[in-house]
Amino acid sequence: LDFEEVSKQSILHPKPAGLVLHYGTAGFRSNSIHLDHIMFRMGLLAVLRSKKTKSTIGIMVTASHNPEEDNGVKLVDPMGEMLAATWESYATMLANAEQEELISALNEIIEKEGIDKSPEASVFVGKDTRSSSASLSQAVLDGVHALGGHSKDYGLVTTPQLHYMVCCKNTQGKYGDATVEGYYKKLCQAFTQLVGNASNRTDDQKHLCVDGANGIGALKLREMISHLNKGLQVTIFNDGSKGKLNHQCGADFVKVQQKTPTGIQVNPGDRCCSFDGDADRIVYYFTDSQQVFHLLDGDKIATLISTFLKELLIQAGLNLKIAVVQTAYANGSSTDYLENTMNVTVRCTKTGVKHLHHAALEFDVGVYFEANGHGTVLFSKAAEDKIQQLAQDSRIDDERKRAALMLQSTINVINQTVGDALSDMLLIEAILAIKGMTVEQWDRIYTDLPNRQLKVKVSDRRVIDTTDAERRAVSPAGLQEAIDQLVKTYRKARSFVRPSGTEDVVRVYAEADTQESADALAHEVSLAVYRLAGGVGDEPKPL
Ligand code: G16
Repeated sequence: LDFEEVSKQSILHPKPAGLVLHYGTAGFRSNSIHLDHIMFRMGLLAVLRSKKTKSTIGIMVTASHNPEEDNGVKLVDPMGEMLAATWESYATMLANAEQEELISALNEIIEKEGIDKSPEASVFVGKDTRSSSASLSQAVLDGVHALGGHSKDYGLVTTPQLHYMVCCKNTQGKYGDATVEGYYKKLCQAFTQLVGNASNRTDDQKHLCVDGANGIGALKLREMISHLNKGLQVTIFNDGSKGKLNHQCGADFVKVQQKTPTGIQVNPGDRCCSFDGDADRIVYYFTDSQQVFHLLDGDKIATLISTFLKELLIQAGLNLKIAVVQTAYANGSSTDYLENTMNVTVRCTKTGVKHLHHAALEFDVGVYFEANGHGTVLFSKAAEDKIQQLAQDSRIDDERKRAALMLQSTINVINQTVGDALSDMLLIEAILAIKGMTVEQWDRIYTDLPNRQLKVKVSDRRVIDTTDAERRAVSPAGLQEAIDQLVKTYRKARSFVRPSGTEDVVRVYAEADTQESADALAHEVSLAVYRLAGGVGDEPKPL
């Protein structure tokens, strides 16, 4: 390892003295002007991680749902999952080391992890469409090369596409071809097989309006369409040709504001979906004949997918344990429906797909979704083997065979490495087609409790510490008691607060029996946060 080269190069990617950044929910995220040194150093870290795991590691330059002026970095571990939690602290240490401490910080990681310096290191790099992403991904590559690593630059890709490439590479192609073309072929072939089980669909039924958030998802969806054999008719809005990334559009805007994005022209009943800025989240929605907006968020998606899979497992006669993993943001009605009507196991974890993914691994079939539309399905190796065997068994009856084949196609259409808007969209479209279900019917499976999400600015959001999968605040003193008192004054109410790991805010969630109550509770809890956790700026105003 040529530390002299690292020192020389790192001077070209200087750390602003005194700047401290923390590894957040999905890596580092901040205004892009603060990130050049972070990118270079994550390139260095990825080389060490690659040597440690003797595998290819991924680095995605993106700030996902954040505004255009932000950027960030997500690190991808060998099987396409998020960077192991134990390495997050190394990432923070490296990111915050002053210039002259950099080499000793690297040495510390090498020593603690007992890293053998001899294996070749390989890093895959991708970026989103932000204007800062080009120079920042160059900084990543500089870091990789400074420490003698090999790189492959995939250029503009969605985050889940990069996760997929890493997994393909490290499974020697068993998961698929490590090319964008290979990704489209695998997913689209599986989609075509799945919708082969649907009765003839009209053009209307095949039609979907997609809000691309003016980001990478729109570009990649356009590329993918040609592989779909007209199985889906897509109209893309907010494709980046004029609007600003994530501005008044995209999955986060639609979920939080509970309204249609700007830049999309739709008729009542049209099936619509929105991606986020790096296309790892998706939410569906429609407007009814009374112009009322209906959101089908990650919870509704999890319900649709898990119901479909449970039915197929029963039809196939497979005794596999299926579970749904959610976070505290999951609507109370969804949890109730899953547990009490569908009788599936439900787990609740902290926010961040890394936590949900981990929990989902404990089951044969683990469906995980955050309410914000970030999620996927994981099949254990044993479950995949059983499905595979059954699909090839010539002695079983047609119904079992058909179910086994559909399960097999579902495995292939889903991106098991991470939540993926393109892949989730294909699976949802296939399920609706097979079930002959409209978006209105899907929406009626259960009724969401009215809810509201707000953000509060405080001087240091780290003063808020939580427990019980973020459902209770343990600090600052008095905050949880205040929330408990407020919740008691409403019916069917629930509320929690937590510091965001992607934005400099505290998030507040509230649900109750009516929208007015949910709004009032969210506002009152915001005031409690403002007063007890060091609010800055104006006091939160009622909605
Ligand atoms: C990231 C994470 C998600 C998380 C979201 C919001 O999403 O991958 O798991 O739900 O941030 O996190 P927080 O509430 O901590 O800000 P994305 O799509 O922005 O990468």
